[in-house]
Amino acid sequence: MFDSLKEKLGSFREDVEESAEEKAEAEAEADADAAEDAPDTDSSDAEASSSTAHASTTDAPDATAESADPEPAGGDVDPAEDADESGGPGFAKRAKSVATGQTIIEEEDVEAPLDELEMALLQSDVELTVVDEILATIREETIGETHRFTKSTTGVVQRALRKALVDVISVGQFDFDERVAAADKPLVIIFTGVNGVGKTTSIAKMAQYLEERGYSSVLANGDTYRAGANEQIEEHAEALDKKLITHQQGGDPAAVLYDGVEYAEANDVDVVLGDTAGRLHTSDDLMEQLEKIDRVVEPDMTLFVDEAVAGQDAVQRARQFNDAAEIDGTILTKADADSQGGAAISIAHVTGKPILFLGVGQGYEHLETFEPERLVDRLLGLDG
Ligand SMILES: Nc1nc2c(ncn2[C@@H]2O[C@H](COP(=O)(O)OP(=O)(O)OP(=O)(O)O)[C@@H](O)[C@H]2O)c(=O)[nH]1
Ligand SMILES: [Mg+2]
Repeated sequence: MFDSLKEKLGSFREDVEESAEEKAEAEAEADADAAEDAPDTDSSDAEASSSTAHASTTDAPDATAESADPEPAGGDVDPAEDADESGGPGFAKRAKSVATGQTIIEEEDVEAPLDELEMALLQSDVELTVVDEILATIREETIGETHRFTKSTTGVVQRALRKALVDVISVGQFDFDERVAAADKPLVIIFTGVNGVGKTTSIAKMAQYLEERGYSSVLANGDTYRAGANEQIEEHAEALDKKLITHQQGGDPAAVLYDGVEYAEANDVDVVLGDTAGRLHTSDDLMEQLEKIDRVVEPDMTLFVDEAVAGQDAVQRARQFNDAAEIDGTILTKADADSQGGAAISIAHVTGKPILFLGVGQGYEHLETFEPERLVDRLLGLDG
């Protein structure tokens, strides 16, 4: 799942490690050079040179004052000046970094890898504002961080990357099961989204998911628009042994869903799962219809369904559906197909509503609770 993004995140880590390693090597060399110079210049030598200096000053008057004095004195002073330079603050800092085995990540160490990461995220269909947020967090978490040379660079970068991703992905996250448990029954859940993304299939999966947790459900087919919609959902209802409420094609979707709620109330059913026709987020009429459903049925939850493979399009649609009839969360389907992962990373941040489930196949069992940390660990290869 999201293999190419996983690869790109891996190479970002390697890039930072590489540049940190180069830096560490350069510093180690500088330290080695300094260390070579150092013995001539530190305390014992300093004493030696001061004693020679002393000797030369005392000797100077009687000995070869004219010729030898200025020259050898200059010769003695030069190395002493060198010693002052390499023994100055820069040297002290490097010496300390050698002694403690630590170095500091600077902006220049991460800038080039971050540029690469930015490209990679955009190519993976991560939304622009989400990319900015991720990069800002990584900068915040890495630059100025002291770390023990290359070994722990991985740790620092890994932690920063993980935090940056978890932060944007887990926006608005809530526990779906807890919300279902706490809700007054019947709980009404409406599924919206564009054509063919997996709304009806997700409803069927959800009916099974709820049954496994001890909740009864009734399906109500608010897709009165598409020919064959009743027959399709009926197959699922039969396979799952669930009651299905339908009206004729062309009927009012809000009325079907309303009937679903009445049925649930009369029969002590826990959850109403309401399907709707696929609609374009740009079609005003159909979006108005969604608003009407909202008013008439007053759903407890509206779940936006889209497919992971739609990338940026899914992100924009999520935004527009949320504007038209406020969504509570997203089901991202077809995560089993090869997709870029941008939608999974961006939707929560863009809508302020969490992704709650991933569709990971066509079977009823292929509905996976979305766990941001688990996804991020998967992307970073930390899932063992
Ligand atoms: N691989 C895969 N296929 C899926 C998944 N979810 C749905 N599908 C398939 O996607 C196709 C469309 O699914 P539907 O449930 O009919 O989609 P819909 O949104 O109800 O479509 P409309 O009612 O026409 O708008 C079907 O072939 C499903 O089997 C998933 O998570 N993974
Ligand atoms: Mg459908």
